[in-house]
Amino acid sequence: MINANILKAFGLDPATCEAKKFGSGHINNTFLLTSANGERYILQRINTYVFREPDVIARNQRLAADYLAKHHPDYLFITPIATVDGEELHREGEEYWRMIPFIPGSTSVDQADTPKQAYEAAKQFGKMARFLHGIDLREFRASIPNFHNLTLRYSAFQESIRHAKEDRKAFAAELTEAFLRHSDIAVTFESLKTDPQFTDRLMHHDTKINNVLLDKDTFEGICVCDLDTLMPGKIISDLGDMMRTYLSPVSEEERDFSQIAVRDEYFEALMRGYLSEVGGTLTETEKAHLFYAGKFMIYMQGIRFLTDYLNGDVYYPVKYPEHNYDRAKNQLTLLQRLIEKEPALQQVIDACLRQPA
Ligand code: ADP
Ligand code: GN1
Ligand code: MG
Repeated sequence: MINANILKAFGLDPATCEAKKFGSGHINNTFLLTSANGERYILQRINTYVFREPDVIARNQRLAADYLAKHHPDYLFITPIATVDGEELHREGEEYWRMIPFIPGSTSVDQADTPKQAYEAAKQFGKMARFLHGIDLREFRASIPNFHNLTLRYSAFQESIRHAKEDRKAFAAELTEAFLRHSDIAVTFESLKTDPQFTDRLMHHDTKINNVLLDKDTFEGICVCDLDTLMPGKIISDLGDMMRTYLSPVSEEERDFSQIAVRDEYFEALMRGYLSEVGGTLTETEKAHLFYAGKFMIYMQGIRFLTDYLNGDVYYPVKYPEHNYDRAKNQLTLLQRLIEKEPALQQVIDACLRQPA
C-alpha cells in the first residue's frame, strides 16, 4: 500500500512494517504504522493541492517546538521524526510525507459525546494557545494563505455564484440567498480586522475534537495533533471551530437537519475549558467577540461548502452530487440554532469571564 522507499526513508523495514489507513480527515492521507517490534507511528502524505508549500508547515512547527522546549519544557508538543537523512519531510516524486510518533495510550473521538470531552478538548487547545502566547509571530508564515480570511471567503462565494453552472445555481438558489442574508457576519469581521486589540496569536485553525488526543481509558486530554495549520491567526478561529463542531449532537455530515441542536451544557463546558487556560490573556475586543467566534466559523464553513458545491466540488471530497450542498445546509441550520440561543449563551460567557474555572 505504501511505497517501500517512503518507509525506508524513515528507517523502517518495508518487509515487516504494517500500515493501515487511519483517521477521518478530509485533507491529508493518514496511516498508522506498526513496526516488527511493535512501535507505532503516524505517517502522513501532505495534500499539496491544499498546502502548496509543505516546508512552511515544517518550519512553523519547528519554530513553535523550539519556543515551547525553552519556555514550557514539560509540554507535550508532537514533533516529526526526521528521515534517515535528517529531513523533516520526505519527498517521493511530487509527494511529501512526514512521520510522527504515535502517542501511546491515546485515542480520539469524532464527536463530543459528553460535556467532559468538550471541556478536555477545549482545555488542550487553550493550553497550547496560552503557552504560545507571546511567541514572536514575525518568523511564521501562513501554511494556507488567507485560510480564515472571511472577507476573501465571502468574495470567493460571490464569485462562485457568478460562475456556477446553471443547474447547480438554480438548485442552491434558496440556500445561497439564506447565506447572503447573514452577510453581517462578514461585515463584522471587516471592522474587527482593523482593531488593534484584535490580537494576532499562533492558532491551530482546525480544532475539531478528533484533533485532540485523549487518554483512552479516562478520556482526559493529553495533547493536540494535526498541526498543519498552526500559524498566526485570531482567537475566533480556534474557539469558533470548537463551537461549530462540539455543540451539536450530530456532525456536519448529518442530513437529518432536525437533529442539529446547540447543547447548552456542552457550550458551558467548552467555554470553561478554553477560558480556564486563555481567559487571562484576552483583550476587551476578544472578550466581546467570544460568541461571535461561533457565528464566524459556522458561517465561513457553510459558505466554503456552498462555494465548493457551486464550483463543482473541487476541494472537499464528495460521496454524491449534493454532498457539499447538504453540508452547507447543515451549517446554516447550526448557525440558526446558535443565533436563537445568543442571549442565554452570552450570559454563560459573561459568567465564565467573571469566574474562570
Ligand atoms: P487528518 O488531516 O487526516 O485529520 P490527523 O493528523 O488529524 O490527520 O490524524 C488523523 C487521526 O490520527 C487523528 O484524528 C488522531 O486520532 C490520530 N493521530 C494523529 N496523530 C497522532 C499521534 N501522534 N498519536 C496518536 N494518534 C494520532
Ligand atoms: C478540513 O482535514 P480536515 O478534515 O481536518 C478543512 C477544515 C474544515 C474541515 C471541515 C485544510 O479539515 O478547514 O473545517 O475540513 N481543512 C482544510 O470538515 O481546508
Ligand atoms: Mg485531523
